[in-house]
Amino acid sequence: MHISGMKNILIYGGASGIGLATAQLLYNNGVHLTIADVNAPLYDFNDAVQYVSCDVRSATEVERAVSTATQLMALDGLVYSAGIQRYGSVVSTPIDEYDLVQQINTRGAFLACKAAIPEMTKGGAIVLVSSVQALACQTGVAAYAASKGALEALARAMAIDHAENKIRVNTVLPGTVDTPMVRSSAELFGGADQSEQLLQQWGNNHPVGRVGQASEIANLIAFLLSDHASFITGASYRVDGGLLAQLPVRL
Ligand code: BMA
Repeated sequence: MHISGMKNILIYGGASGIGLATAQLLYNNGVHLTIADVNAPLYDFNDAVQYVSCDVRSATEVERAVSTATQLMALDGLVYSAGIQRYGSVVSTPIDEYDLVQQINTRGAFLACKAAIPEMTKGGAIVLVSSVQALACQTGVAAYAASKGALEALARAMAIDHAENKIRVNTVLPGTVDTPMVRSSAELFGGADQSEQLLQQWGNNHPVGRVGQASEIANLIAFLLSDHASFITGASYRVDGGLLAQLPVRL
C-alpha cells in the first residue's frame, strides 16, 4: 500500500502489537517514523526509526516525543496505540487501577494530541486505536470499556475542533487481535498451558472464526492516515471479523 501524503509520523505505543505492526507497515513505505513507548520495540529497525522512551502518563515525556519527531520536519501523522486492559466490574475494580487505565488509554491520547496538533502546521491525520468494547462489551471490563468509550468522544471533539487546521481525526475499533496485550489476558484466564486454546476460542467468537492479526489493523490505520482518506474525519471503523455485526441468537 502506498501511504500517499504522509511523511513524518509519530506512534505512541509503537513498540508492540498494533502500534508495532503499523510502524512496520509505514516504515516499509518510506515514512519517517518516531516510536514513543515505555518499552523498546520488539522489532529491530536498525536505527532507521527514532525511538523515544515515553511513559504516556507524563506530559513532559509525551512532549519530548513530539519534539524528537519534529526535529527535521513538521509532523503530519499521529497514531495513538498505547493501551492496557484490566479486568473487573465497577465494584471490584480498585480506584487506582481505574485511574491507571484512564491515564494510559485516554488521558495519554489527550496529552499526545495536545502536544502534537500545534506541530501539524501543514495539516495532518490522527488515528486513535480504540476497541469494539467502546460500543459493546463483555463482562468484567468496566475500566477498559469506559476508557475506550471516552476515546471515541475525544476523537470526535478533536475532529470538529481541528477541521479548520486541516487535521483529520479517526478511530479504529479492533476486535480480538493477536497482540501481547491479548496474549497476557489469555494467560491470565487460561494459565500458561491453556492460553493458546483460549485465544482460539476467542477467535471462534468472531464470525470469521479467528482472531485478527495486528497487520490487519495496521492496514486500516495506514489508509486512514493517507490522502486516500481525505474526506474522512470524526469517524470510527470496526475491524473485528464481524464480531459486532452478530447477535448471539442461534437457529
Ligand atoms: C479488545 C480487547 C480484547 C477483546 C476484544 C473483543 O479491545 O478488550 O481483550 O477480546 O476487544 O472484545
